[in-house]
Amino acid sequence: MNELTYDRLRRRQWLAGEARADGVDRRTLLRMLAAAGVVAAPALLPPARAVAATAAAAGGTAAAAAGPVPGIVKPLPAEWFVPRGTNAEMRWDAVPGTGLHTPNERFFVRNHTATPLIDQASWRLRVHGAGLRGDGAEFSLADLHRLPSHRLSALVECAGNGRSFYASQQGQTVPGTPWTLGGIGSAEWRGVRLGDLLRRAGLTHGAVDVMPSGLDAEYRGADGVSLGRVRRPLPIGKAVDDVLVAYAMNGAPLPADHGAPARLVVPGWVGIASIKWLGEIEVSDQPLYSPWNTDYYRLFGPDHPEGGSAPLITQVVKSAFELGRGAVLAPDRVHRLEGRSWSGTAPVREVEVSTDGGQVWRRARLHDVPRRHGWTRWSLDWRPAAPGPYELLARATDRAGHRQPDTAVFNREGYLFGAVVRHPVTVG
Ligand SMILES: Nc1nc2c(c(=O)[nH]1)N[C@H]1C(S)=C(S)[C@@H](COP(=O)(O)O)O[C@H]1N2
Ligand SMILES: [Mo]
Repeated sequence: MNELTYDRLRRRQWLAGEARADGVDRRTLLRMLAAAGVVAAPALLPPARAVAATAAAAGGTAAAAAGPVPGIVKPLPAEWFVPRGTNAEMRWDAVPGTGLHTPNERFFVRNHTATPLIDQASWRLRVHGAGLRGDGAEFSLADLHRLPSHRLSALVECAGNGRSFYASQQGQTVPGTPWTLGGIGSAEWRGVRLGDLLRRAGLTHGAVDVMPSGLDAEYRGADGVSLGRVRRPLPIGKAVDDVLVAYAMNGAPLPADHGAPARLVVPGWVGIASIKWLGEIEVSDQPLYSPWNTDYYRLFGPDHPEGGSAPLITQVVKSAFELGRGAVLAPDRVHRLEGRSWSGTAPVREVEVSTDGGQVWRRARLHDVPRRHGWTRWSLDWRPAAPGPYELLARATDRAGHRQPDTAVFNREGYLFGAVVRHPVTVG
């Protein structure tokens, strides 16, 4: 079942009183149902809650000054990170030579509130709910370490990665953290398969949705109203497919900022699915909603269904140069332009680069065997004809046939900016 079909089914179930949506505004759900044609459009319903201000409060302040970010524990050297509200963006000019996996100390951080410091000895992961036989189970970190362990090389990328280009390339104002392209990182995660964990906890065929929630502070919207713990339901099919409960990252225990003692890693999906600081996982026999698959992480706007798209799932195709924006390159020599491309759907098939603002495209040389859930490194040698300003462009196509377009379709929150990014450099 695809996500759209699944979403429609859930909406009908909600209407029939068969779904739960704790903490979700009733009006939001009515609006969704109206959009799906399940109920008549309620003419007097106000538009979606003002997530704009909420998102801005959570990290849209874009402090230009370097320095610590409140709530992030690890050091954030200015040569590696750009602080953005409660978040830290990875700088692409610091990427060269870092390898396929992003070192933990350089990995971007996206926090709704603040990194909690959790006592690992007393920590327990509680798995419960009506989709399980009996009372469920509790796992200590030692329990997780005793279960069969698996490695997973996967990207974690924020759905808002690239958001600032809606404004800078398309003149469209969107709220929220103004990421350039550094809201992403790649790591080798190690942990227990979520499917294994759920089966040990007594998974039944009646399970429908799995709701992991974090132990960080409850998230408050702009109106000061708590939306509860950061949480987002996953359909059982994905949960038992390739999701990992990770306790290690690149061979080290999971760092505090990245979810210690354990987090989910949901390959290919928007970063919000990869809940950090896991505290509990509810396995439900009915569909679940949270603010993170209703008000947030859907596409709203004139080009999207009224009431919003289905919840965002997979990341779009993107490419980045391992260069600063506005980098200065020496004249009269050959430059090896390096970069990376990735897609949430399929391995990268091809990368084309233009050094003249998009008139002539050349194929880049791929340096990795493209694989799903990872990025593919590439390069192209370029000898600039003359000093002056240039615009570099990189455009990837994945094996499912998705090629990066010239413009991204606007959506109110500025998610999924997948268009070709124009990268200015100066030769001279
Ligand atoms: N509990 C919890 N999990 C969370 C978040 C959060 O704020 N709290 N942020 C989410 C978002 S929006 C993203 S993009 C990723 C970022 O993971 P990272 O900080 O390890 O890079 O974590 C996700 N998991
Ligand atoms: Mo995110």
